[in-house]
Parts: sequence; C-alpha cells; structure tokens
Amino acid sequence: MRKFLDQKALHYVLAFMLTFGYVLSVTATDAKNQELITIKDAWVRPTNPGQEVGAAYMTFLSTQDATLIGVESDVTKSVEIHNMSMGNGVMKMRMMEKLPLVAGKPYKLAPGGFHLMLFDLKKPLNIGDQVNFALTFKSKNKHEFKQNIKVMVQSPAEASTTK
Ligand SMILES: [Cu+2]
Repeated sequence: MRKFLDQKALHYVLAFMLTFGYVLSVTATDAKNQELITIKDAWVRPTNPGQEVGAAYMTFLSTQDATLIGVESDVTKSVEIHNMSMGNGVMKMRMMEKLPLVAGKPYKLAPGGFHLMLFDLKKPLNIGDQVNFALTFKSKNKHEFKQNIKVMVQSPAEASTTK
C-alpha cells in the first residue's frame, strides 16, 4: 500500500511537470502532497520604471479542501494575498491571511480580483524574467506542505492570449 501511494504520487508529479513545464523541487516529505494542488496559467505583471510593487496571477486546482497560508518569492520578502473589489464606485484592495481552496473547484487569481501582491521589489520585473515562488498550503488534516513554481513575467496582453 505504502509503495503504491508513493508511485502514484510520483506519477502525478511527472505528469504535472510534463504538462505545464514547471520545475518542481520536491523533497521526500512533500512528495505525497504534490498531487493535491495543480497550479497553472501563472504569470507575473511587468513593472514600470520606479515601481516597487508588483502582482502575480495563477489558477489553483486542488483535489481536496486545502488552504493557501503563505507565499514566498525570490524578488521580495513581502508577498500578500489580496482581493480587489468595487465598493461605492472605488476599487479596494483587501489583504487576506489565507485563501481557502475547495476540492475540485478552480480558483483563479486574475487582474481585477484575487492576486499575489509583491511589495518592496528588489529589482524591476521585466518581460521574460523568471520569478520563483514557494507556496505554503495546509491540507484538510492540518498537514503543511510547500509547492515551488517558476513563473514568467509576461505582458497582460500576452498572458490573456495564452491563458
Ligand atoms: Cu494588491
């Protein structure tokens, strides 16, 4: 049984890498959780000169109820989960401590809604750059695990045609 589960997990990780071309760094303890969350359509918005705040977008699909509880990146020490919404005709951004994912329901982070906000950028984000993210999730049984993804900086127009 143990062996079967490990092989199944490995199969999912390989299928995921082949399908999306992401490079995952998988540790032994994380391997059995990698199949839980699929991350796709990820892109980072390029910054304008002098702009120290950026945004990243992606779609999560989890095979079971899970929660995104933290995000780290190599371009900043400060990443927040934000939601943007209209209130009294004004766009408002709200910081969220966590993002609950319901099993089987795609959760799309996109311009005008949910996004990952990158503060105090260490460098400008130019089209074609690669940004590394480490996402920390908590599973239904309270087990925490990390998933690493590499995301390209793309123009919004390019991102919308390929996503
Ligand atoms: Cu924001």
